[in-house]
Amino acid sequence: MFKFLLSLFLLMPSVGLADGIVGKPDSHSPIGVMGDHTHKKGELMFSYRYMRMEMSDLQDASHDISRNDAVSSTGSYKFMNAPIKMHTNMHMFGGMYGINNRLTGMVMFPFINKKMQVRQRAGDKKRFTISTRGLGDVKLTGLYTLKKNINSSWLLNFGISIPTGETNAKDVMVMMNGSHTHSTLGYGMQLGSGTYDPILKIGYRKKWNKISLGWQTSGIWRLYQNSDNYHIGDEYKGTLYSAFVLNDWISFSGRVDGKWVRKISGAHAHHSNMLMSPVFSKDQGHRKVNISGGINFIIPRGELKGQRLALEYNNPIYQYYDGLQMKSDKTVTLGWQYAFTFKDLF
Ligand SMILES: [Cu+2]
Repeated sequence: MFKFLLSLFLLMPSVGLADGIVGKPDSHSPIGVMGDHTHKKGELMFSYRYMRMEMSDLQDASHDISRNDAVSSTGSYKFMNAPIKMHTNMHMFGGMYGINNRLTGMVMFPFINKKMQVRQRAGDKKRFTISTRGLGDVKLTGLYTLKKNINSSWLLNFGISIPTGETNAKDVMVMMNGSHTHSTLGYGMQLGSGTYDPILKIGYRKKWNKISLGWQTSGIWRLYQNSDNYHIGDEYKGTLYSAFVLNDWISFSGRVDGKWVRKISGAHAHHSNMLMSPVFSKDQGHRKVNISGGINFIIPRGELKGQRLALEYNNPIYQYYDGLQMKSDKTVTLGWQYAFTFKDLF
């Protein structure tokens, strides 16, 4: 996939371009990047992103671990069950509003659906599926232009993650003896952090005629324990991306991103000792590096002028886990964005 995109980057002929009022296709970052731009005073933007993240198999530190090793009663883990695969579907609705020419307000509502398939150690190694769905943590942030030139900008994104996501989501678990109990799911299946978490991000973008370049560094801090007696790890992220404009409606992008998530402290008040599984372990810290390829479209004219559609495909190239965890596979992000002013509507 990446090779394919790279060859597109290199082989596509260049086409002349005029920067119209709707902007260039690359004037928004790859769709997997958020909080990369501001709006003019009075300008509104709505966005929708569909993200699908897939995980499968197990890893500890940098070693692959088989499910048999994870559940073996003579092995070093001795878990009662082990996850086979998991996926998260997220529908993210976003709104932006230009408060003035330097400050834009932004809100994000994630609707999350997680599904995990688990295999038991005992008996006939039965499989069962657990799932959660609901609103995740709503993020309320401001984007402030620190410095802006004709072709470059420095942006500060600051705000808070509001604990609207469930931290005590439950589903039916199959126990060692085959009985079914409705119990609190593992940390990775919960929908929120349970705490008000400050967010800080700094970003820089530079544009030339056909090429743009940007980076972002961000952190989200979990400062205290939630009402379920645990405290999920702080997260630090960085990303570097570049986009190439093909014509007035298409651009291609390439991106590298890294993420460091720290371990969980405390312990979930509703986890019982019966649920010995990697997903109940507090060792949920990890470090990952991914590469992505993407394509952004903007409709340059006509009735749908200014509507944006974008796709990004993200694949891990490095993963390190603090303890036994499920590995990340691909992530696909599909998005729609539309900016307008009230005057445009009436
Ligand atoms: Cu926007």
